[in-house]
Amino acid sequence: MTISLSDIVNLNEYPIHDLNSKIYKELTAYCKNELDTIGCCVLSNFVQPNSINKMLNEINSKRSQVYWSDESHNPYFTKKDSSFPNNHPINSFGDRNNGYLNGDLIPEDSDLNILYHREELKDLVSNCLDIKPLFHWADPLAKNVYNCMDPGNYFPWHFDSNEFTLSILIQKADEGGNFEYVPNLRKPNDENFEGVKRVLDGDRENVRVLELEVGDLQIFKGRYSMHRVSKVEGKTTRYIALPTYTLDGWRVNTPEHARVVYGKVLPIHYERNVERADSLKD
Ligand SMILES: O=C(O)CCC(=O)C(=O)O
Ligand SMILES: [Fe+2]
Repeated sequence: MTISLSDIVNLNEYPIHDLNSKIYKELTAYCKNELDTIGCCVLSNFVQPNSINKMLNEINSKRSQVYWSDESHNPYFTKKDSSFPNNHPINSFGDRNNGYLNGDLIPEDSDLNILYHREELKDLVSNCLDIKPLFHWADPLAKNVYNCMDPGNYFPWHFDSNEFTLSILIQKADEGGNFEYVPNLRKPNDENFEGVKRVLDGDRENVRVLELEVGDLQIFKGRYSMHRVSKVEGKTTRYIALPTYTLDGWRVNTPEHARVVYGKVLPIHYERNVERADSLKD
């Protein structure tokens, strides 16, 4: 059975196939303004409820293949560095517990993969960010995953290695499991360690909290906006899909990052382990 875009996306509200329509232009202008001012945008009820159910069934049927980790890491997923003081962000480690159903385990014909590979979605993200060209992340593990957080799990402050991430909430926690972020905390060639340290020390001044609902689509700049997921409370596991985009269609995670977060290192992680063009950590 062929799956059409309208089976997955609420095209009535979000006609992402109709790039010349007035509503498309209004939508992308709205998103661009949100991304410029508050570093992210949320499109409510973007994914059809039936498609969300299929994604949830997919996760449940593959739960035994989820890579669960219980690790400690700094915001950059790098190692401790004794050339920096102990209280420097590079030496500030937080405990993370979560699981990923990695990208290489999600079938080609999954609704999530079909959506991710549709040009309409990439065009939407590209138009909302006003960035061209934009690439699917070349990292086979990280490019498009389900993040799984059981009750009690917490995902500490960090920056992503890829520039832009979408998130689609598949199952909401009873409580907690909120996405928190600080818009544009660092930028290319400027780590802003002082600002990062203030947030790690508990300063909430620029922290924004998003309570997403199932089916919502969020676009955020994870390489520049430090973010975390607050502790999941209650009895229900939080599941969220994370399709990703980059400015560079070649680069992948470092071997260290792949091992710590996704549980394995592939040859491509060694082959493409080069300095970042933006000089930012990881
Ligand atoms: O689960 C989320 O909302 C975000 C997870 C995240 O930041 C990540 O996987 O890098
Ligand atoms: Fe992240």
